[in-house]
Parts: sequence; C-alpha cells; structure tokens
Amino acid sequence: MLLIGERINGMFKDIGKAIRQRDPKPIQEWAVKQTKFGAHYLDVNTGPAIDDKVSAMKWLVNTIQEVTETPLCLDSTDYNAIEAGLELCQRPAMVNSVHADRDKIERVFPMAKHYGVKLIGLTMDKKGVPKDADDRTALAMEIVAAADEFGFPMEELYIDPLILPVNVAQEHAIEVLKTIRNVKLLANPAPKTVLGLSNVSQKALDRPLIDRTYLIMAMASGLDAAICNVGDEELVDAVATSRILLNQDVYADSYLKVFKAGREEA
Ligand code: THG
Repeated sequence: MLLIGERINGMFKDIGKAIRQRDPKPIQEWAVKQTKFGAHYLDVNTGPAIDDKVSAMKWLVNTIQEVTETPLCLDSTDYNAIEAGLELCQRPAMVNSVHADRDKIERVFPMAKHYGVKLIGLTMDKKGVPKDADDRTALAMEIVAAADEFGFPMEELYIDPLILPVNVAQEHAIEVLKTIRNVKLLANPAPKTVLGLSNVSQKALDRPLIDRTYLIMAMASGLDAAICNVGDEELVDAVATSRILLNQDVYADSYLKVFKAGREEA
C-alpha cells in the first residue's frame, strides 16, 4: 500500500499562506513530519488560489527537496506547472493527474513517459465525475487504452475513481468500491488504483473514523495507494492490520511495529 502524504496542499490555510509568502518553514516542517510518519510520496499541490502555478510549483519542489529525499507526487491541473516540477525532481515522481479527455491525454502521457514517472488517471472528463461504477469504469478504460497507445507501463498507471464527500454524495462511495474492483480486470498486468481518501469525510463529523473505515473497505476491494493523512496513527495501524488480514504481509505478534519499522523515528 503506497501512502502519499496529503498535507502540502495550498487548500490548507498554513500551506496556502506559506506559498504566497514563499516562507519555506511550514512546507519543510510538513515534508519532514510526513516522511517520519512513513509517507512513501508527498503530494504537492499549490492550491487553487495561486496565480503563477509554475513558479509556485518550482519553489515547492526545491524547498521540499532541501529537507527530504521522499519522492514527490506533483498535483496540479496546470500541466506546465507539473512539467516545471518534474524538471527539478531528483527522484522518480508521480504525476497527479490526467483526465479521460483526449487533449489532456495527449499532453500528459508523453510527458509522464519521458520522465519515467508514475501517473494517476482520474475517472472524469469534461462532463464531470460519473455517478455509477459502469460509467467510471468506461472512463478508466479510456485511460488504460491510452497507456497502451502511448507505450506507458500499466504497472505505473494508477486509476483514481474519485471519492466524493459522503455528506453530500453518499451514493458515490459504493460505486467507487465497485470501480476499484472493475479496474483490476481492464488489463493484464492490471493498472493500480488510488484514492484521495480525505475527500470522503470533508465537512463531516468524526473525519478520522470515516477515513479509516472507508480505507479498509477500499483495501478489501483492491486499493493500491492512498493520498491521505499519514499523521493519523490509527489510520496507519488500520492499513497494517488490513494488510495482514488480506494476506499481503506475514503475521507476527509484532506486525504493527514491523510495518512501522521502515519509518524514521517520529
Ligand atoms: N484524487 C487525486 N488527488 C487529489 C485528490 C483526489 N488531491 C487533492 C485531494 N483530492 C486529496 N487531498 C486532500 C487534502 C486535504 C483535504 C482533502 C483532500 C481536506 N482539507 C481540509 C478541508 O477541506 O476541510 C482543509 C482544512 C484546513 O485548512 O485545515 O479535507 O481525490 N488524485
């Protein structure tokens, strides 16, 4: 299970402010903290309120790489910002993301292939996010076909069926789980799957419980990666426990410790 730390995102007030003021401190603190929590990648998103996303992304990538070697997941709708970030990345990164639209596919797949990075494909197009699993799966198939067409390795493709907040889009949660299962059947080797987990609990009460419960359900459906709050210890413990119950790791009484052993001292 690939854990992608969500915290360096301009959507968070402290990060948005730090980006606008070009103050490295909060960015570097979260980069180090999430690395200690065991993040395998760090999501990097300037947030919507930044005018010059190219310059903000370049500054973020450089600022983060000064303090950690954890690879980056460049999260932007501005592909020039992603490309400028990739140019600076010292380790293979992840591109977050491409939509199932021809113009975006033609821009992003050659770029991802050129830089040899992983790529997240969202099951959405110009019409938005479909309501049911069949329509989400059809968009996933378009992205899988594009990977084939552009010679992009299927194992490096992560399909994201886009989970929405359960308080306003409750009927989507089960459709996302079905999509995760369907995606595994679209190609051999199968593409991988990823979710922006915290979306599910936005504006709801008891967010950690909703996140944790949904992550376990998604893992049972075959989820391979999550952009999430890696600082939530109970969430990480639930991941470790799910891996045991899904026979992905070998059980030992000390399995929680073993799972976290790869992490630096928090
Ligand atoms: N799929 C992909 N990438 C994504 C998402 C996705 N990137 C962004 C997002 N969704 C995942 N990351 C977050 C980060 C933060 C929150 C949710 C998802 C969040 N933030 C608080 C809020 O909105 O309430 C911020 C509050 C604060 O300022 O403290 O919930 O789905 N591929």
